[in-house]
Amino acid sequence: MSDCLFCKIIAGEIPSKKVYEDALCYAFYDIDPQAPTHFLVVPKAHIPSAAHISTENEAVVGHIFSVIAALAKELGFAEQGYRVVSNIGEQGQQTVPHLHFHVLAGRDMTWPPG
Ligand code: DGP
Repeated sequence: MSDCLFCKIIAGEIPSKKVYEDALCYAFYDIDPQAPTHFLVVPKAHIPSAAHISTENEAVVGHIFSVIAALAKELGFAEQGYRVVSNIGEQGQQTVPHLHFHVLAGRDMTWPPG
């Protein structure tokens, strides 16, 4: 989508600090980190949010979670644990309307989230 911030990041039109990339997804460090390690994993295809996952595009979500598990091992935080979050819509505090999974690690998380 030409107007989408994360589509522009995926296309390299806006710079980002890459964590990982393959044919289906792109991972990059969050500009406003909320934990010692905080990156986002996004599908390369434009999907507005997790509320727009259907039988037609659900495979990419499984792929992204498998990538996250592999990155957690590679980056050394799999053992301690971590959090994966996807905000949806206005009350969910989603600010960028392109599906993304926050991966947060390196500190004790709190519950419930704010
Ligand atoms: P959310 O609020 O769940 O929609 O998360 C959007 C995240 O995207 C937020 O944590 C900040 C991050 N973000 C916004 N703009 C940019 C950007 O230009 N570059 C990077 N790396 N992250 C961004």
